[in-house]
Amino acid sequence: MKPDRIFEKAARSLAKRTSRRSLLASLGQLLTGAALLPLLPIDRTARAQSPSSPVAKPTADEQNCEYWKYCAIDGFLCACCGGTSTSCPPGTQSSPITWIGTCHNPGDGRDYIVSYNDCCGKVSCGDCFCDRNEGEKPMYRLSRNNDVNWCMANTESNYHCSVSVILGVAQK
Ligand code: ABN
Repeated sequence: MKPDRIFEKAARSLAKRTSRRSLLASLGQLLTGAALLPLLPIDRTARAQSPSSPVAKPTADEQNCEYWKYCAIDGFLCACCGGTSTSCPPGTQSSPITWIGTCHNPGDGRDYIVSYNDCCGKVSCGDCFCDRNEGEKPMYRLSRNNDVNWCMANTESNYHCSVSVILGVAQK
């Protein structure tokens, strides 16, 4: 049988089995599903993973609280605690839930979305405390306040330090 004929037969059989209304309903469901996909919570822990290999040496910038990407951080800089600005120190685990900020990079003039994951499983690091919290709201607006131990969902909920991971360029 020719491909045209096969396609025609399949289309006719489908038309017999489905009404226009059910076809429109399925199409609507498909489009709604596709539109909601970007809103689903996504586990971004992979970007702030605990190191499997030796941690790279942190740069001076990464150990400086004024570094642009720390604009909304609240915690000890992991770059001063045996990790870097993006990787947790050995023996700690990154928190799957995080505080998200938007920071301006004066180097390229762009705004970036930054995730501040806490590294968990050891007592507080105690070095390079950095409390910038740009965009934070007072404690009475809990969902807008960064004074939170994001290790709360980890098996080991001790807070050690915080990393800052760039997730992407902020859209204007
Ligand atoms: N997100 C850092 C942190 C940890 C414990 C308590 C307050 C803030």
